Amino acid sequence: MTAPRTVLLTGAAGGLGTLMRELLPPYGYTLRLFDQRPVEGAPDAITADLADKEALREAVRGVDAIVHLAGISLEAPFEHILRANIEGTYHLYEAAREAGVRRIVFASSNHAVGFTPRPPDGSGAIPVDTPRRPDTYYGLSKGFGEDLASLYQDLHGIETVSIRIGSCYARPTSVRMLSIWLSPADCARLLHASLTAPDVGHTVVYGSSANTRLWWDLSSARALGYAPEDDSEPYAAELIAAQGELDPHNPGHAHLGGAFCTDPPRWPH
Ligand code: NAI
Ligand code: 15L
Repeated sequence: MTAPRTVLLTGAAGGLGTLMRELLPPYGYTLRLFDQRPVEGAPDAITADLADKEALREAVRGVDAIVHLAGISLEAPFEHILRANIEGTYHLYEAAREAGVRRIVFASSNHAVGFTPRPPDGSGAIPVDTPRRPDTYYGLSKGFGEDLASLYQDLHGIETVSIRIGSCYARPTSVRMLSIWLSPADCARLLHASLTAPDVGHTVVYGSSANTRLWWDLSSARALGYAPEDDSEPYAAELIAAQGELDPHNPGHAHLGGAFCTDPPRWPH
C-alpha cells in the first residue's frame, strides 16, 4: 500500500488526540480533525457526533486512512457506551466502507482483556490472543471494535490495526502504569507503523513503551516496524516510594485492568 498522507483523526479534542495532533504531522501526515467538541486552535476541525452519518461521510471523503480515537474512554452507563463506542464505531466503519478507505487504526484498550490476572513484572507474558476478559462495559465495547474490524477485513478488505493501549500520558502516574505506560512519542511511532506497515489484515497489538516491567507481549507491534524508545523505569523509584508496590490481595491490583476491575470501578487507574 502507498503511505497514507491525509488521515482522519477522530477524538481530536481528547487527551490522546491533542498529543497526536502535535506528534503525527512531523511524520508527513496532513490531519483532518473530528470530535463532538470543538478542537482548540483548529477552526477547520469537524465538530460532530459519531451518530451523525452525514458528517462522517463528509469527514472520510478523500482521506487515505483513519485513526479512530473518539469515544467514551472510561466506564459509563451501558446506553452511553452503546451509542458512542459500539454504534459510533460501526457508523465510522460504514462510512469508511462507502468511501473506499482501506486502512483504520482503532484505539482499543487493555480493558478488553482487563480481567486477565496480572503476570510477573517484566515477563511480557500476556499474548495478543489471550482470551478476552473485559473488565467494564467500556472494555466490552473495545472487544466489539476489534471484532468489527475483523469482520470488515474479511468481508470488505478494510485493514485495521487494533491497538490495546495501556496508559498514554506524558508520564506514568501510578505503579501499575510502570508496566503499561505508552509514552506519547512511542504512541506516535506505533500509529505511524500501524498506518504504513503492508498487509496488516486485522492485527491486534498492545500499545506500550519498552517498559522494564512490561506485562504483555509486544511482538505483534514490533512486527509492524514499531521500535519503542522509551521505558517507564526512571519513574519507578519515586512512584513506589509514594504508593508502595502493587498488593496481590488488593482487588484493584490483581488484574491487568487495575481499579477498573473493582465494582464500582475506582478512578483513577
Ligand atoms: P478522551 O476522553 O480524552 O478523548 C476522547 C474524545 O472522543 C473526546 O474529545 C470526546 O469529545 C470524543 N468523543 C466521545 N464520544 C464521541 C462521539 N460520540 N462523537 C464524537 N466524538 C466523541 O480519551 P483519550 O484518553 O484521548 O483516549 C482516546 C482513545 O484511546 C479512546 O478511544 C480511549 O478509549 C482509547 N484509550 C486511551 C488510553 C489512554 O491511556 N489515554 C488507554 C486505552 C485506550
Ligand atoms: C483506558 O482505556 C483509559 O481510556 C485511560 O483513561 C486509562 O485509564 C487507561 O485505560 C489505563 O488502563 O490506565
